[in-house]
Amino acid sequence: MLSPSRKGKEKAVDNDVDGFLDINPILTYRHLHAKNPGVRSPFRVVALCDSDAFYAACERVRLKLDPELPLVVQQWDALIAVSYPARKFGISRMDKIRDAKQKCPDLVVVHVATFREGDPEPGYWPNPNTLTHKVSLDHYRRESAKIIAVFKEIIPEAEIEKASIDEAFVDFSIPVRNTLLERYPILAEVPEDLDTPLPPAPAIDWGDLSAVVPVNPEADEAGPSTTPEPAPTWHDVALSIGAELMAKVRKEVLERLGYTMSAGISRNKFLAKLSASYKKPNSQSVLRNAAIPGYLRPMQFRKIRFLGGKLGKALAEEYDASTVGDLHTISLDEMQRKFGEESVWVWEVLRGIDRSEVKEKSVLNKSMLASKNLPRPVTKPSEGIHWLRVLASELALRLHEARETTPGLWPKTIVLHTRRGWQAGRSRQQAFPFSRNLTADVVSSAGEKLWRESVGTDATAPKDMKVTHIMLGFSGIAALGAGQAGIEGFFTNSNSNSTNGEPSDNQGEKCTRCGAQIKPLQELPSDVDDETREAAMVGARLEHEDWHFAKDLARQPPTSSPSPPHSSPKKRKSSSSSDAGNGKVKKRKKEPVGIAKYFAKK
Ligand code: DCP
Ligand code: MG
Repeated sequence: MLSPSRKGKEKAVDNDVDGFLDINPILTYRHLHAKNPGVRSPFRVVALCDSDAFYAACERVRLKLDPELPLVVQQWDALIAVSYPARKFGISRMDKIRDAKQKCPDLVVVHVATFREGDPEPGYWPNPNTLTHKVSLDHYRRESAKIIAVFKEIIPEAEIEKASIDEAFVDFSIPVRNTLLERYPILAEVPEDLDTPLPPAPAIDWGDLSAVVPVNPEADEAGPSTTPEPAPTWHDVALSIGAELMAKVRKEVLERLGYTMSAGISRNKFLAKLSASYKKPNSQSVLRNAAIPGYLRPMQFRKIRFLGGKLGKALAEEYDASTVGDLHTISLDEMQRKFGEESVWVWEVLRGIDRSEVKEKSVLNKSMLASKNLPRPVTKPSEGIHWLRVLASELALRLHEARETTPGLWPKTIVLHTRRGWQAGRSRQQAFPFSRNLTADVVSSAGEKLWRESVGTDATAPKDMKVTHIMLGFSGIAALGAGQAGIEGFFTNSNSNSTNGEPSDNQGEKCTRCGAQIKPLQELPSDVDDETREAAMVGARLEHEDWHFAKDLARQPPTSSPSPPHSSPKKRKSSSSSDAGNGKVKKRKKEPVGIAKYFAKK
């Protein structure tokens, strides 16, 4: 979503105190006919579509159950998804299974599928045990992929960004523009002066397709609306076309796959996401520009992503504020004086401004990770082999499945990551040996080699060893296509173990959380390709993430720590300044300044 890393020097749209002046721009032919309607186009139409009670819906469809049955999905003792009929009984994810059954004796409870050691596929067992089984989310991943495939088929011209297992952002700007020009030929007659304002927009019949957020929701709650509706703008017309397309996609997904979804449609990702929960389930909501101030003002700003943690607390204390509206009285200058230049992103987000792109993630450089938190820590290396086999089966299965759609996929690197209690984790990685048949055994034996290198053997490992988390993963997954210089060529550059080698300066990436430079675990040649670089970064990111993890645990309860800024709603992005493969935490040299200190752990 919003990226706080936006340059501090960048000027906000307007320095007026309330600052909502950009919500009613004069729309011209130039705006409409711009070759690439970019993130600053006033004609942008962005949606966020989120499946309703997703895992519960997947199980309902798999078991061919009546959609009205109350159903929950269980993972060990916890509820991870609650169908809307079950929510009517007051059941939420916070409930224990026993309490949920008390609230609704006819509740259908499905335990998520799990892997057992030795089985090639996950299954639904009567009594899965966290001490021996591992959760598998593959079924949900597959269903999620089917939904995205329908999106791509129905709206091929839209940009689609999968944001989590059950959410996708859609940028409708191009198909909407095409429809506008077709439906309103007057807009296609471009005058000599491109900066000529467009003629007045026609009235819009929203029908019952979408819930349209009112301009003054607080006043409307008190009684029948007394707020006069503003004249429609061409952007509103654009939103209504976006809403038609969204409704069409949702209908197709429901008819073909059986899933209902809820969507928010607005001018950017931040507002699309916020408005998606306006009305659920099986609904879509439109947030027009004119309704943005009224929608944002009463909102508790600490519920906004990135404002939930330290920064939100500091803002609340500094300005004795709790709602977004309270903070509208703070000028940009004042905020920047107190919180640094980069706080322009806070000032903007409070006014519904977000210029982050909707962008499909590349299918290349993919990694595939399988991990297990160990309720009973592994205290002897030999005890870990069981988990390596379970994780290897999962990876082998997932790679096989991925090869059904993209034949020839093969990972460049296999990575093992272990976490030991509160200590920083360790990563080892190596080139993944090519073999004709990809079996769980092949994956497992590569994983076991890394395991021996990382934790040792029963004879050599320290007696107080306590591994609490194991992750086995593939990185740099790519198709071994025609034109590839043979298998040998494919693997050059990636054939290195985790080392303490000093990488050259132009390598690595910045941690969005603390600003530290994350460097690959091994030195890379200067002409290295993107896939190899990505493969080398995976372990480094995981290590740095673990460094934050350990710090978080040591310094404060994790619940109160701020979310690091990142670009998609649910995904936890790994980030890192490598402790260079030796498992030791390095001291950072520099204290963060300005807004960064609210995202860093001291
Ligand atoms: N999920 C999970 N643990 C969580 C949150 C979610 O395992 N703490 C899983 C189960 C959900 C799925 O992710 O079904 C999607 O998450 P959502 O937050 O979108 O929740 P739902 O889709 O279940 O409900 P909603 O209709 O509110 O979107
Ligand atoms: Mg959902």
